[in-house]
Amino acid sequence: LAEPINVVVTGAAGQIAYSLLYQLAAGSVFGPEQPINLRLLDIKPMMDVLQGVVMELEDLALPLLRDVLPTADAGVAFKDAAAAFLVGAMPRKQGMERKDLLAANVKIFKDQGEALEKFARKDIKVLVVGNPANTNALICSHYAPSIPKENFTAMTRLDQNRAQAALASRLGVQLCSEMELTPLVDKVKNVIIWGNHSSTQYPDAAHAVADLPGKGSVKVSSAVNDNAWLNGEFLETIQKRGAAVIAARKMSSAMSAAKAAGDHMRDWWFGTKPGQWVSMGVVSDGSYGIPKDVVFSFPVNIKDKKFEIVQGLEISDFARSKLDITAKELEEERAEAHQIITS
Ligand code: NAX
Repeated sequence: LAEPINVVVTGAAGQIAYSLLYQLAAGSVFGPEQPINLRLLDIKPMMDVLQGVVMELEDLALPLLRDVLPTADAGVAFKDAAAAFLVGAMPRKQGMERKDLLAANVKIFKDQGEALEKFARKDIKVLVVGNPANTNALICSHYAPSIPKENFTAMTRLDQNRAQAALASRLGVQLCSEMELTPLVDKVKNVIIWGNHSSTQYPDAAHAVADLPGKGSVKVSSAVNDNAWLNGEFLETIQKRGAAVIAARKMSSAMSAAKAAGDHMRDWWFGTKPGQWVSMGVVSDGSYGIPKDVVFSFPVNIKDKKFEIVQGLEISDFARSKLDITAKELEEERAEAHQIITS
């Protein structure tokens, strides 16, 4: 077995962490050969709750899990960290404006960026889950200048998983029912989430393919053959899925969010499969005419723990208009964050 690595989870007493921690301890993210030390960060008032989480982690009796450290001190949590899931954030409360939410989170992610700068490994992989995830990741990276900006990403994998599941379900109804086959969600690949993890995101099935029994690899858009659905109901369902889960569960997505965070980090760690890409919020390099220096979700290929934005995809006029809307929102968030920092 390898030497243990330090893995940080912030918001460790919260509901996403509760599902995520098991995946980490069980080896489903960093692999069955990689022991881990968990560093659990939350705010002081949550320390008793966090102690209960620590007890449960002990009781898992999982051999890959070594040292578990609960703390309210970011400096302690990030010491020599090799990977971090920044899940903890200030939630939006009733009557709170986006600006208020951003102000609270700018402070959190500035402090955590500074702690990362001082204490973490320079090759740390940081995944920001806490909302507004894209802009939080940008702020965090800004305050950790000695860590490459490619090491900061924001999670749109839950949106990708939702889109993939919705397409598989639609294809299953259309194509598999006569063959009495259950549609397999993993047969759908290369659906893209562009932009912000917010309702302006653009779930794009134009480049998605599906391996269908007896039919081989087919373009999802041809198989669905219904542009009105792809550009209408499908898109809106994915954009509003988070709100739909809250309306039903009275709490936000947690199990699926934790699974997506694990998927994101595992692909970053081990790479993507040949011919498959995944969506991640990364600092824009200007690809596809997106303004630089916003954290924008792009399709990426990953090899040797490094991602590359997939180039050369055809962007239709419809897609262009959607990309511009979500890019504009991210520029506005960045301007608001800048104003908060400088005021
Ligand atoms: P919970 O409210 O259950 O847990 C959040 C935890 O973070 C709490 O224990 C809280 O004490 C802690 N926390 C607050 N400030 C902190 C700080 N400065 N340092 C460390 N910990 C701190 O929320 P949960 O459902 O787990 O969601 C966490 C975040 O994920 C939220 O911001 C939520 O909006 C975001 N989400 C992001 C998603 C994405 O796809 N990017 C999807 C799911 C989720 O909505």
